[in-house]
Amino acid sequence: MANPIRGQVHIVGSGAIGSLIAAGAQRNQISYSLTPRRPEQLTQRLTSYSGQSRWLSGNLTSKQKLGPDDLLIFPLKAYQLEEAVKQWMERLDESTPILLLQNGMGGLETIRKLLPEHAVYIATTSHGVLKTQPHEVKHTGFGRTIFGEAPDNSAVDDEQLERVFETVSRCLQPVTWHKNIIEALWLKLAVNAVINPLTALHDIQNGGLKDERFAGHIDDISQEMVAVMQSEGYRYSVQDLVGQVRQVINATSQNYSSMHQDVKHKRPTEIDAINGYIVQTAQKKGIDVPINAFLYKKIKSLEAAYS
Ligand code: KPL
Repeated sequence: MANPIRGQVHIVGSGAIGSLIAAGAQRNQISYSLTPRRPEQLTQRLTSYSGQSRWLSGNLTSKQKLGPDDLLIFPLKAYQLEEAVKQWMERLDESTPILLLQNGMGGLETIRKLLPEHAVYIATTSHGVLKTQPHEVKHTGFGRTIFGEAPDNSAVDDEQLERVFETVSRCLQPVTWHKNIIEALWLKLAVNAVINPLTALHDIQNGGLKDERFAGHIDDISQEMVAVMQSEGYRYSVQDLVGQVRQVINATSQNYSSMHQDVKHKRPTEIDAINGYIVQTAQKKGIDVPINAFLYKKIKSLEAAYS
């Protein structure tokens, strides 16, 4: 069996997914730190999918430098990433690996602007996790995680890759390795482009999308996604994408999507990195995506009303 990283896992932000990773690290005796963006947001307790409560002991990291055996994880909202990378880059060794975990697209480009040479690994997860209180998180939907290497990593370090993969496998299981992680991100984008805006606009749990009245929307958004993905070289059928979306709806039916929660708590959403990214890519390719454009505008006007 492969070994995890030898050093410490540093998790930036203590949002829902970051807290789930911390609980996984703790369960597997992997040393970790969880650094909330604001100290009052530090997650202290996680209720697992099976209902067990776990107190998290890793906490605010000191300002020590990270080494090549550590792993820095950014499980952040797309719009928080740039500032976080700027804050942490001074503390990185040139061979400290980075793991990006994010909804939507554009995260790798953000990291590359600041850290062009670092080894970056990318994961995408469909676990449903909810911050129920400032210090409490609940694992509400058992999903899965897909992991891969950024396609533009300059040097291949097989031992590092194995250790990072093993670490993520223990913290965010079950994890599958994907040789083209960007393709996996596109598939996740198709899922988020449907579930996130619809659940936010209709104020429902993910499972609410099983209702017959949403079937047409799910098909139409998937149809637009197929056109955009084909223009990027990914061949999927509408049935493939609808199947993928429905599988996540079923697995996370009790969960409120992250965009639902953002709108409910009047926070900025990730719409730019999700439907906004689709609209932008479609525009560049001359593809019409009216439903995505509509959802994008709707969420933007909701955000404008409370910001
Ligand atoms: O990624 C998610 C999100 O809420 O952002 C899904 C998979 C839709 C789970 O809720």
